[in-house]
Amino acid sequence: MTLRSKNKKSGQLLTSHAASIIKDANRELKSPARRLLGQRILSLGGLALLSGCDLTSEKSVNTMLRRISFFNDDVQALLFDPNKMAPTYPESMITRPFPFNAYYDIDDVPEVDAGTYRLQLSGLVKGKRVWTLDELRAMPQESQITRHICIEGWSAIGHWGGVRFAEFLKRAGADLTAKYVALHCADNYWTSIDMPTALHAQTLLTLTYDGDVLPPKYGFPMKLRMPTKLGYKNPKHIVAISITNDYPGGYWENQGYNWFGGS
Ligand SMILES: Nc1nc2c(c(=O)[nH]1)N[C@H]1C(S)=C(S)[C@@H](COP(=O)(O)O)O[C@H]1N2
Ligand SMILES: [Mo]
Repeated sequence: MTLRSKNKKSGQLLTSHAASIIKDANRELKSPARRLLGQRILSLGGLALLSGCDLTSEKSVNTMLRRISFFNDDVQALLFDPNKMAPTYPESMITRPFPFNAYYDIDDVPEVDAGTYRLQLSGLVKGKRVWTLDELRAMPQESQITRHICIEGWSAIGHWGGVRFAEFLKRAGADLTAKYVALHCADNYWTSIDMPTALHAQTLLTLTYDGDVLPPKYGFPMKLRMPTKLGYKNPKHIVAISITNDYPGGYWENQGYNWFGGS
């Protein structure tokens, strides 16, 4: 694949090759970003998605390299701006059908019973520790049309609805000064996020997809939707949440994916 674009300043035609870009990226990267690049996202499209750059000019290639070389948890946490919103989109741009993804096939999606479902809270929480689906549905609901970016090299725009996670954490009496929120799922998947991300205005305790009850494949009965985070940080089928100061890791994070996982 060859990238061609006009350099505005010199008017010169620039040509660069994907292979050399990836070589440069590898040279610039520190682990774990380099490990991640080697393992999962060798495609240029994946790199472009991950960095949010369109790669139409040398400048945007450089921006991409710079962004990827910042794939370091501390730097990313510092760069995270709690007031910066991820882009939102019109209904006409929703990807249909929205892709399914998990560490298993669609036939193995867990079945969670709505009637017996209880969301368990543990750790640094002073208030209510067990929530039913009806109680979550009775809280103020919001919706968002945002882009989900998967590290495997695809992205899709979807429509999710539910309760602002910050509102839920406040009502539940969670310690909002704690470092981490860990999310445990019915399929034994888990991930964890930093408190500023948990409190971000677009972080949604999600109960619906496209106006209907969240279907099993997209995480029934509840998923956490964060447009500021990559796909693997958006856990489906959440059954337990813990508030903690001890680093909880995650299913993919423990296999070398970047913990901060910002999009
Ligand atoms: N419980 C659970 N949540 C999960 C996963 C999983 O395997 N199990 N996969 C993650 C990944 S890598 C992606 S890209 C998204 C896919 O969500 P979707 O099926 O709604 O597209 O779910 C994320 N959350
Ligand atoms: Mo993903």
